[in-house]
Amino acid sequence: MCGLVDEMRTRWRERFSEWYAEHLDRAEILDVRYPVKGTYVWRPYGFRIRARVLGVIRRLLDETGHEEALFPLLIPEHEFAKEAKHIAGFEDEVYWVTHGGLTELKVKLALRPTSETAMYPIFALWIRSHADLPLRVYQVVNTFRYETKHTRPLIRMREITTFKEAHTVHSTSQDAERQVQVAIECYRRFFDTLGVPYIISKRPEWDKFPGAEYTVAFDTIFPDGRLLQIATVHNLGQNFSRTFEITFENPQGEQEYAYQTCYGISDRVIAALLALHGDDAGLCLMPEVAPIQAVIVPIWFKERKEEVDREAEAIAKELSGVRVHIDTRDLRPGAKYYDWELRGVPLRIEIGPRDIEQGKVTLVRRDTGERVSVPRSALRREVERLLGAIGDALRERAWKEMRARLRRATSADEIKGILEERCVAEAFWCGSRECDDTIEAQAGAGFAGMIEGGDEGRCVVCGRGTTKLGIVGRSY
Ligand code: A5A
Ligand code: ZN
Repeated sequence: MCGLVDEMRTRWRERFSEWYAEHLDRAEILDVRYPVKGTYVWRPYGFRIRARVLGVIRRLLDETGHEEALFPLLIPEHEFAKEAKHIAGFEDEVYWVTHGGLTELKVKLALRPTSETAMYPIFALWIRSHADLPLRVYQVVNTFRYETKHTRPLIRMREITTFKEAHTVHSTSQDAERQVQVAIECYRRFFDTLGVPYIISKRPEWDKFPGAEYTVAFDTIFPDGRLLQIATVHNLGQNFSRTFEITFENPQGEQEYAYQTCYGISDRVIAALLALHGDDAGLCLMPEVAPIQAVIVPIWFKERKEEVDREAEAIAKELSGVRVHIDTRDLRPGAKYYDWELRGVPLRIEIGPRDIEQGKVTLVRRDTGERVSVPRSALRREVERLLGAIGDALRERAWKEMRARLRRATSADEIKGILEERCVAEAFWCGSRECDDTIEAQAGAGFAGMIEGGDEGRCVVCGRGTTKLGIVGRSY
């Protein structure tokens, strides 16, 4: 297969949680010492990765008719509390601003945990007729959720710093339904670009987004066998439009309530990007989002330093369009290699006097450690080819591993066994709450989602015929 060195991933696989915490720090992604629980500092290198990831999703959304906007952080209590199910789902998690200076506010203000109730009163003002529809906007903001489960950097944050939420409004339910498919396709392409494998499933009724008709989720599986929800797409039907009076005049001249969808991702996609492509030596960044795609390390010999430096500059110039960095720090080459491996730079270019004499350059892949010596004349072509190959290999490896962690079960006992082996189970499920409760009691985790329309089988609990496959895993 792709020839990736699996022995290099023992610690990554077996002590993943430790690996993760350690590498966010050592690769200078986040500083976790900020003195408010569940909030973290983005360090410059991490921030550059984040900006690249956002570049990918912005491009995909802009290409599919979305427009970026920005709504306020503060939401007045009366708007926030309007939609009964929505508030019921979020009230335990809301931070409230109650004072302005020493004065108690007449109207409490919520720090948005998500922005439906900030946006929709304004949508009601914007939308008059069917000609104003569809409306598709998104924003990238920080949101606040008072999470009570164990907080974890980029995975469960109290201040989510990279919340990309899209909100759409349509004149027919079919159009909203189509938008759900567009959103799913957008996210597929997004995760394919990041090389993050996913399982798409429908959330059970009791686990859908508060106020939604239904929720479709993307999950990935971490090296420790845990599920992580990395994106959700919600069909909101007319629930919010009725509450917020989002109406339009249809072609027949009648007022109708609009149909809505919303979908979102967060810092979790960056967590997945970093977590899934690492090894014992550090991160392995997908070339597409790596702030530095190739690092040039000059190998100096006393009297020929200047010559080597000149050559390094020439190489950097020749590679215009590739994100390169020349490491001129006064350190031994080995120390530099170690640093850039930790930070996940996909390709290393070594250039020394011997390479210059032979008209060659040495290239080293971060993912496999493979080194090749290529003629100077083929440099650009080889660098581009290798960056492509690294992206493909990382994506393929991640998919292969996720598939290996997703295992079919035919009984509750088997599900339990699969979870104990740090994997995720899939099993036929009728979709009922009772059968979910049984699995939860016997295996320690319930069904996270269901995949519809597969082969015919029998529910793993009650034996009823079904075409739904449920997925069961411990989750973050
Ligand atoms: N308005 C819709 C889009 C919404 O809020 N959906 S959501 O509640 O499901 O959140 C969107 C995504 O944010 C989730 O799928 C999950 O990937 C991520 N998310 C939720 N809570 C989070 C938290 N505390 N920390 C990091 N990411 C979180
Ligand atoms: Zn059943």
